[in-house]
Amino acid sequence: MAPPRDLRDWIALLAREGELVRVAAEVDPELEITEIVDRVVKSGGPALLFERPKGSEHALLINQFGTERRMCLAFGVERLDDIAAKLGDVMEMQPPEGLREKVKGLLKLKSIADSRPKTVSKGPCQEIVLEGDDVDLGLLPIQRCWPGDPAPFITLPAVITADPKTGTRNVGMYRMQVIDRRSTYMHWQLHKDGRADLLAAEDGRIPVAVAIGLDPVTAYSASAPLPKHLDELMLAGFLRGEPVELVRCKTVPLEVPANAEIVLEGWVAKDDVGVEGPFGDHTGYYSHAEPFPVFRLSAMTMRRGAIYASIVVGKPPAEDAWLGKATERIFLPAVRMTLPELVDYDLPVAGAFHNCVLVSIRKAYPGHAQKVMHALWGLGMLSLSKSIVVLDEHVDVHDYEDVFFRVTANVDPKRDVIITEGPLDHLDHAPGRQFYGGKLGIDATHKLPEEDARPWPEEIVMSDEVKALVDRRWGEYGIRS
Ligand SMILES: [Mn+2]
Repeated sequence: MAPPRDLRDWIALLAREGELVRVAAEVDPELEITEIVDRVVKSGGPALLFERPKGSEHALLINQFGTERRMCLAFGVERLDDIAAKLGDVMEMQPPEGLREKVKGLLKLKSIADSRPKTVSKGPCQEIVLEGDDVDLGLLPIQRCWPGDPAPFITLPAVITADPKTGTRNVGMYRMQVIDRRSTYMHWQLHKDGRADLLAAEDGRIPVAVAIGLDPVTAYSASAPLPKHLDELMLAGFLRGEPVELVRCKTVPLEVPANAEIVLEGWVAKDDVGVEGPFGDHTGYYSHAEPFPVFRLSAMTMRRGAIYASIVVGKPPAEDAWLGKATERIFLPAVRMTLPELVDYDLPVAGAFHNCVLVSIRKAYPGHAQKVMHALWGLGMLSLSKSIVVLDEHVDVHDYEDVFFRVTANVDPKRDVIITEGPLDHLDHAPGRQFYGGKLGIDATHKLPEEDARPWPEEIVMSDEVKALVDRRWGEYGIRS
């Protein structure tokens, strides 16, 4: 099944699948929606379309990503690992040997080339164009999410910039605190690509376009931690199986997805900065107020009857859990490019993604677990991981009970725990200094003879014969369940 073409196609699919509730009652985007969504997310409930957000003519969609099933529906797959398989296929391309291999290789390359976004002359996102004094963020049902938030925040935007030197597009998901009708802050954290684009601007400012209300795969792609030189819209095109269509913006030299419900156009300048936050964030705490650049709008364009898309983050689990899980699954083949010995990994939702990585490896030599820890601490956004647990290949890293068993049973804290230092997530409130602090590595693998003097004991496992026997005879025992 092909992924949905735009937000409305997606809403129709959710409704057909029994995954959507339309809320007809008037509901306040100021805190009330958060409390409703928090309850629904934590009970695994449906996506919600608030048809009458208080103070706005626009409906608000939320919790579109809140379960594994909806995430799979969004991508048109049975399991999230199926997406990884598609990408892994491309990444593991070897130099072709025979003619048949060559043809297969060319087809794969073509599928990448065909994923590049394409420009079209007009799109629904510009059915309504507001410029100058007509621009008014107050038209949108933007949520104030938590009691300590100083203002409403746009939480599910695809923020589009271009590298001033190379022109390479970047799409990122950065929260945007509303300042007034025509400006917001732009929360470009230290390690983010959008910030790098601004810093590279010789004249001190860059154009910015923000797309809200996209098809779910393109919205997801904005959150994907791709290397700087890769265009997230190309990933979206590859995952959708058809290119993202773009239209030229009205007032800035950028392009935006034609199918967006709402587009904000404007500029960000290095010397135009204010104090943003605090904000109730995915860490479960309010991130401190800090200086961030201001985004000044030059235009706001919309589809007729535009639907505003939102998300609430907070103490995990929140709706972003499955955005993170999708990234974990989709990026597994990419991580394996650097670490072929990696069997699987898991970033527990309760670990807010950067706090903990569980990884299983095919251990082959003494110190292998430590090698893998250091490799992960040097790899893309995984470099910000605060703690890493390394397990043997037969351990299911998604079975936290079993992981806990290994960590307690196999670890000599004196021998198997590494404490080192490195860069930390911008939002991590625990270290004494922001951005930099301690890292914890735990080697929970079986130890090899070279790693310690005592022989490692054999693990208890029942023989396959006896298991098969008991399976066969189960009915005879008269044991219910
Ligand atoms: Mn990027």
